[in-house]
Amino acid sequence: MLNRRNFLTAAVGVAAAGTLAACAKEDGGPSDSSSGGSKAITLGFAQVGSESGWRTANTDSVKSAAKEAGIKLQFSDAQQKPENQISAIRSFIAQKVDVIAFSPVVVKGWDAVLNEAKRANIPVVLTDRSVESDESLFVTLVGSDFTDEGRRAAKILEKVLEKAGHKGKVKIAQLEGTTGAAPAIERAKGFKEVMDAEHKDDWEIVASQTGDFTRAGGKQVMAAFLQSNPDIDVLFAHNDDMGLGAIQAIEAAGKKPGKDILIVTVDGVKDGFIAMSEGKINAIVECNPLLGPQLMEVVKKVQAGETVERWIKTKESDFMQDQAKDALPTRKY
Ligand code: GZL
Repeated sequence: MLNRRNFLTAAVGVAAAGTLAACAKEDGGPSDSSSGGSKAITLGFAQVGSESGWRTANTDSVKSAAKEAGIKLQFSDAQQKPENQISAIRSFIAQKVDVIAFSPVVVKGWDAVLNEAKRANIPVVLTDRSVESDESLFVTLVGSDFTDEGRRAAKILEKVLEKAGHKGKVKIAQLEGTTGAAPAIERAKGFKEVMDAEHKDDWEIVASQTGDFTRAGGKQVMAAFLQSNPDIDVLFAHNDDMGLGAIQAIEAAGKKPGKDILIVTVDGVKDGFIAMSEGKINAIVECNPLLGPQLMEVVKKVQAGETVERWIKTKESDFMQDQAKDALPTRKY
């Protein structure tokens, strides 16, 4: 996975990819509208699925930005199955698209199909999630720093606990994202970094399990958590949707979400902000899904054989409960 440390070593990848893109044009590959060529760029995009409000907003952003940019989009929905993404990438290769982009469901298992794209001289752009692969196999990652989101979640939890007047030990339940997915791995890692450094003696994760980034998963797992840990003080959910599902389980157990159990989530979708304005979520760490315009800009540069930054990060903020009402009217997703 990309991190600051390997930023420089990956520079080679950019040159290779730039060459790849140039080859695509030299071997009679389709020219693109941005270089005055007659044919529009064709982009093959393999999406994770439609598991959350975040994903829906991300898909809408990619589709509308492609239309805006005059880029022909071949879109596939993998229904959260990596094997479906691999098949989609193979079909994009067979169709000889100009560029392939995808948001890998999980970090492992991509080297073979990415090597096939490389051999076909088709550059690959990662969006949203990264992979544990040979970094010369993709040109760039357009997406957030999930480890930092985990750190931010722990830091904003400190403010939530202070505001709630919580004293002493803190028993935390964690709803993890999809097992093996970069945001799940890295958000947990970032949160634990802060815990280990600053809360070794007072915070404890008493339960942690995947809810697969879905509301149903969050509700089911939270209900089980409450059975075995009735004295949970805090829920850290790796996305709003699992947090919203957990709220249903907390209320079914006769407890008040946002009061009896303090809740911090990641994403910042509209339903998350509504729950926060109702006092049921205490803080949200934003993870911006509106990556479409940045992706299309990168696609045009890569197709034109230009080199691009190895990691194009999205800008995002954090929100406490008392900011929710004012922020809601201007939320874009
Ligand atoms: C994060 C993205 C995650 C969101 C979830 O960039 O991959 O996947 O946090 C979504 O809502 O399911």
